[in-house]
Amino acid sequence: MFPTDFVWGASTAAFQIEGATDVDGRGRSIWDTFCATPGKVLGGDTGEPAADHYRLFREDIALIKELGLGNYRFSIAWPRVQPDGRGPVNQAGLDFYERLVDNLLDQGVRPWPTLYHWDLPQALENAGGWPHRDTALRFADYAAVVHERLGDRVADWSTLNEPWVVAFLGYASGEHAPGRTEPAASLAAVHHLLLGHGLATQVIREQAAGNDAPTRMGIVLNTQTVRPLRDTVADRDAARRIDALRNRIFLDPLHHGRYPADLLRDVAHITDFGFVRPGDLETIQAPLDVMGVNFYNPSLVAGPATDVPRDKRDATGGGDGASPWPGSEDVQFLLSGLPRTGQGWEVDATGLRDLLVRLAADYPRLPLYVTENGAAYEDTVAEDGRVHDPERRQYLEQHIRAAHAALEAGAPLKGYFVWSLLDNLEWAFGYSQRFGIVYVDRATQRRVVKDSGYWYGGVARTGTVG
Ligand code: IFM
Repeated sequence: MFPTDFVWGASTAAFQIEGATDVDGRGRSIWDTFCATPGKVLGGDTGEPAADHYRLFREDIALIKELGLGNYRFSIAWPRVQPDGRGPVNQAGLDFYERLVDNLLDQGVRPWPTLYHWDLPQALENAGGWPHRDTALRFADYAAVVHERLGDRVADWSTLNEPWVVAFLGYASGEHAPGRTEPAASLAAVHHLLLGHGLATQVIREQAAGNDAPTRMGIVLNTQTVRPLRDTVADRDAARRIDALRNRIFLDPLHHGRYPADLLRDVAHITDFGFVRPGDLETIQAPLDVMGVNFYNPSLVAGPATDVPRDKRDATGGGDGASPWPGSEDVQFLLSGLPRTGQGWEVDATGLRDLLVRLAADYPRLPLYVTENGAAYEDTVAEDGRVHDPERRQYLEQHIRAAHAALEAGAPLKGYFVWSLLDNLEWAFGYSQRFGIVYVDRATQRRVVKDSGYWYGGVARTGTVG
């Protein structure tokens, strides 16, 4: 049984569900450009029509309510609010999010907006993107604009979603927009994302102090449980490197105001971190009220391994099993032989329990929320008109039980959000992956609650995994 005040919700992100990329003055984002570049996104899929949520949001909120979920995590599209990422505010874009928030509140659903879930205005990328310091300052301006409009009604703010993905898949491996493969730039991006987070947190807190509204600030990280294959020096060192690059590169500046010394050594041949200016780390260390944790699967790694067979290498974790991240070039990502989701990700809920317990131990007292967790499988509407998805239900059940185990072990876990409310655009995988607890018919936009959605609604209503 979960505590009665445990938060249950569902998550989405603007570019993945909204569609309407060309209406009401929205500017172009790096994902519009990336989708339009041949070969970047599977099937040539684009942000149109996605789940047409811009038009159907009321219907979607009604579904959230019907399922008994009291919380909805969504993201705000920067290019709707500031089409060029700076300067004039597009009121029509802000109006949309105001309608969304008001409708959520009318239905008794608490809004949890994220200010940045990867859709950087293209104009800012043209000026250098996240590796360029000015982007952090522009992000804080944008955060101030959004908070000014919605701060009287929204208490729970996240600045960034998964800055690891933004920096390393966007600027190092190039699998994500803007598709750059510049290792040094990816590390500068990490710092400017964190700086943007700190500046946005500061400005929102200042504004909130003026209007007396309750405000809780957080950031969402896709922190990872990283396990070495064997208890050898090489494999333990591989795990240490990936832990530094995946977890501590964000957690240490946020919590301790410094980058990890071992990370700085690992990437010294790429950059000297000269982009860190006096005062930056104090800004980044601005106190957090909550931390969001997105978890899908743990990583199993080994050192430079001539003796790891090719079929044990995890092609979903980094190309041919080799890491694409700067400073970990020799690390091998491996498969442990567990069942996999439709997308090929291994299912191992013990990774979630271990992660939450570790975060609670290393960064104590900070309330934790699982802000994303879920799985993609090939869903179809059956003859009875329903979507039977026993594997997703099982995945969710195992992970919710693991979250409960972490809670019992003392982790200050306060809530769980499933990824995702709706089937949506899974970035470079296009529409090929269905993560929703609600099926979306791409041709008609009809929504069908999947069996896992009804099951999850029962968990949310009772606080018990039945
Ligand atoms: O779809 C993404 C989401 O945008 C960020 N976290 C991981 C999800 C599944 O890949």
